[in-house]
Amino acid sequence: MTVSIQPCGFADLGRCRVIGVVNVTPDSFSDGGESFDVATAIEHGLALAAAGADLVDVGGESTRPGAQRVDVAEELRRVIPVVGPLAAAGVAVSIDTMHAEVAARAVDAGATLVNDVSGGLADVQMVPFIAASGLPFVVMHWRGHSADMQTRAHYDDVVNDVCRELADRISAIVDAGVDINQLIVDPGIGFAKRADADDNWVLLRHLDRMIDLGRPVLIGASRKTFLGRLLASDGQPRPAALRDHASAAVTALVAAAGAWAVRVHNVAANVDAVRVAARWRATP
Ligand code: PMM
Repeated sequence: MTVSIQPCGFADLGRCRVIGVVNVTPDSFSDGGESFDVATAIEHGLALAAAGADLVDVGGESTRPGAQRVDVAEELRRVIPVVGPLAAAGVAVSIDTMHAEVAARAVDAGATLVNDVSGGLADVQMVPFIAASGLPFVVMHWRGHSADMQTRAHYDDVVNDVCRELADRISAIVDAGVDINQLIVDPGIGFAKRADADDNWVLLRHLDRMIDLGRPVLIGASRKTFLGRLLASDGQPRPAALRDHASAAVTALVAAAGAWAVRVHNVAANVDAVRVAARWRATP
């Protein structure tokens, strides 16, 4: 078995972890509206856990390109009634938020990992909260809010630039008092990345460079637009709900390359993909 670096609190399972997505939003690109009411969202989270998700990531703010911000009160109203019952049912819950107050309330309700697509940049209270809580924290590569992030998608060399910016974030967060063992990094597939330069593909293909940062790597490629574009027919992108086979193929490749976790919509397909990858990695 290949021994890999784990964030604090996580055992080495000898395979990539699968994180199931529960978006409690009316407008996420891939499943917006599907889990918008509390009962449906809880049921969906339980189903993802039963299908083999190692963690269930609950989010109340869509981050698709062009999305508008959600205020703290509305985000709390969406996510807290979902996090509590899932955690009480024994599901390992992560909270997908850029708001420190939402993270703190979700942790009180039982969440055990904080996933911040802004890597602590959107809310100055986030990093101090993470330092005080001691919890694992996902630092995603981020160049600004979804409303206009695509205007910031300029790179000299996307792999160098993303790795350097993530390394800078790790340093800044550690300088602010967070233990480095709390940190997980994520290249932010689809976030301020250029379609015409194949940035998402280039980052995935060079995952080894991200792994060289020395922290566990999380990949969120599931159902994203670059896959819809790859699978297009007659010039029309494949709809999000029909991108699961391709998503599982990406999972197998990144898990074989050493990703720590994948954040996905179709848990069952991706659990099989990580099992294939684990067997692949374990074979001399
Ligand atoms: N992508 C989305 C939301 N949260 N979190 C991390 N760490 N990485 C991602 O790539 C990521 C994320 C957007 O996808 P969704 O609308 O399907 O949730």
